[in-house]
Amino acid sequence: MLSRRSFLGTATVLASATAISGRAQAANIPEAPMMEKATMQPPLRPSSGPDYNPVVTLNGWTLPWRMNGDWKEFHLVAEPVEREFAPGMKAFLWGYNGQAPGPTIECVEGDKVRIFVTNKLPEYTTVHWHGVIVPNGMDGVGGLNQPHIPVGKTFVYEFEMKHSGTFMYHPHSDEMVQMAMGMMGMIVVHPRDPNFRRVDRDFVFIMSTYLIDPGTYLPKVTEMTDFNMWTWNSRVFPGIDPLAVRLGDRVRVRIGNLSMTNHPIHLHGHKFAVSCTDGGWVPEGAQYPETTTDVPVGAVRVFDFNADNPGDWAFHCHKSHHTMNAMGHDVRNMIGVSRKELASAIGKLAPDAMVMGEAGMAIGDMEMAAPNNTLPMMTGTGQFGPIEMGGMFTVMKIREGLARDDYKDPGPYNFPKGSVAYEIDAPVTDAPRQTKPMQMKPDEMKSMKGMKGMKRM
Ligand SMILES: [Cu+2]
Repeated sequence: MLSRRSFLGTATVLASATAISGRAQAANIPEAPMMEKATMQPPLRPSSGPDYNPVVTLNGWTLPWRMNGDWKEFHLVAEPVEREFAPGMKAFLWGYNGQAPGPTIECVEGDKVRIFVTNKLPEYTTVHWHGVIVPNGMDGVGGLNQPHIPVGKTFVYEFEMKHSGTFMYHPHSDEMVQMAMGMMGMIVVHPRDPNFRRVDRDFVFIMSTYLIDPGTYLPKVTEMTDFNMWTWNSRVFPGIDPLAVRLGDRVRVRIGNLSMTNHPIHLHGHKFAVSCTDGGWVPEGAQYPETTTDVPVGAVRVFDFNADNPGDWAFHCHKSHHTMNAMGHDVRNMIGVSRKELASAIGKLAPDAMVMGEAGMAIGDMEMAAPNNTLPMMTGTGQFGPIEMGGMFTVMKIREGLARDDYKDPGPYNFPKGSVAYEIDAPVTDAPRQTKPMQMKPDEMKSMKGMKGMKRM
């Protein structure tokens, strides 16, 4: 739900030192829409200007704007927020307009945009428009391109969106802390030609990572590599929205990465091609088919494909530790090790103790004791049983006949009869094996070409 928090008459304005024209006055600051929900909001269709097919943001929303003359005006408020990662876990983050990540900023190639940024953080900040080609004084690097935005102040960024494409925004001010606290968002600039590579469904999300100790709420901002929350739009499975797609749709997925490592993103059941990066559109002749695309740190990858295969298709990061929630890393590999004696010895001392891991770590429906505000390491249930995933995992649900703006979860896939892998009632038998070492006579060695002379001895 949108709620509106008006800053009229209350905010003090400092126009950017490099504002190019039409400096904004305090009375002219647009309202800053706020978001209370962490669920996907419907696409924001343009009511004026060029036509385009708007994006939907996984577990997010698009920032409403207002027109002021020929300027499109947005208002971002940098502030502390509470973000639910999945039911059962919340984090205290920093973000924009009530959520982290911030809302998606959507506009059209050639738009003149004026973006007000109000700082309600306890320290200064800036906003950098990653990938957008802007005049130097609008680039948002604190100290280099502008003074940092002091606590309680509002700065204005004004520039033209010269190129269509997919970009990001994030602070360039105490960057390590502010990005580790979740401050980031996506920018989508639609082509002015509404038919340029038009798609029917257009999804967008940004990847970030956190280290939040079980039972606590605050990310450890000095962590460099060993994160335990691998998120899409600061959500983890099973809290990430499914991607509802109509069978036959042309689909685009736009992915930004402001985490500290790369993520190979994999879609089942289809092939796709990367059509756009944060540097612009990839020419069609340079595209090639893939099922996984690696999204480097500080980069955007966008892929397009035809949704021609109905079903519930897994869509996830292919680093298996990134489809897990919080877990200990000091677990020894005990596969194949019998610990029966150890178990009975421990059982005498601690009757509740459980020895596990001899056959793997599948835990199915098993409930393990955990502190409050902690998610299970592997979780989620499908129509056939436990899914045992977490982190960067969700499901693309391709169904016949969905309405244009219908993005709600269509429920589990109704498999056609006889189309699911099945068990047969048969005894396990040994496959025939070669029992003697293979021997060859010299004349057989000669005829090895083409393997014709090989005989089992
Ligand atoms: Cu990953």
